[in-house]
Amino acid sequence: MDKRTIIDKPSVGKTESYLLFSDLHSFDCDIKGVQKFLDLFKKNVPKVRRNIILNGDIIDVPYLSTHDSRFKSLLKAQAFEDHFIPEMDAEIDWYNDLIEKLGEYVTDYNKIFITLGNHEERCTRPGFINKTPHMYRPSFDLEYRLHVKKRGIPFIDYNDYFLMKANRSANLEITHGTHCGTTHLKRHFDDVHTSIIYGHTHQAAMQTFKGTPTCTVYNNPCLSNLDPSYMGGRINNWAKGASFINRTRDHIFVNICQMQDNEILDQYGNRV
Ligand SMILES: [Mn+2]
Repeated sequence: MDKRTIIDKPSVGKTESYLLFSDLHSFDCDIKGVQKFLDLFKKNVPKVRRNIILNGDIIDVPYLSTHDSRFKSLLKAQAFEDHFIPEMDAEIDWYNDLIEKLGEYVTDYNKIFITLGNHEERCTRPGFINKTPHMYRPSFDLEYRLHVKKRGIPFIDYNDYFLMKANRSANLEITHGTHCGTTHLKRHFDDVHTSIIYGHTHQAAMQTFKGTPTCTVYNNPCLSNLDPSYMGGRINNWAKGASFINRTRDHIFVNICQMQDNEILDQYGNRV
């Protein structure tokens, strides 16, 4: 909790670009939308300057949710081999396929950054893992199953932060996010007192806060179905999109983009 992993500054005179996705939710993912963002990134940024951040809730893990009515009884029945493990395997395959696909857009897997969201964190909750026999535990170890060490992927747990430092802009913290409701921008700012980008709420938002230099809080939208079955058709304020982060040694600039009618719009509503 609250651990920080620094992402190195670009070398003098260079700009680094990061495409940040969050809340893809595996089988609810808008994969065509992901492709659109990758195409745009490829068109605008040379490969050596490209980085990709997967900022949590990339998979959904619904079968380990305590809200799932069957979860407790299936856990009690130790339904690992015929339920939990096959469900997990399907999502892990999806996640590994995604990483492989993204690998084509960067020069090395160490340019793909992974943070865990609250959905992935379900795999590590004591209520589940303490009741999981030792022999089955590796199946739910995301760091192991995504080959993070072998691939050299920078990887952080839920509620930890990647940190980009800048000489003149406020530093930018990157995390999946924890707060919802109407005051999440302020509450995420209060956690770090600097600029921050998070997902979690599936909303597109931005607000500046007092500081020297001024701090900006960015809420990255989701890139998954806006009307998933678990919402039961209820109205929401979600948005689809992803963010581009450009940084030099001095400055960090974040552009939250949204999808409208399958087109990518920047934060001014221009088609990009
Ligand atoms: Mn979340």
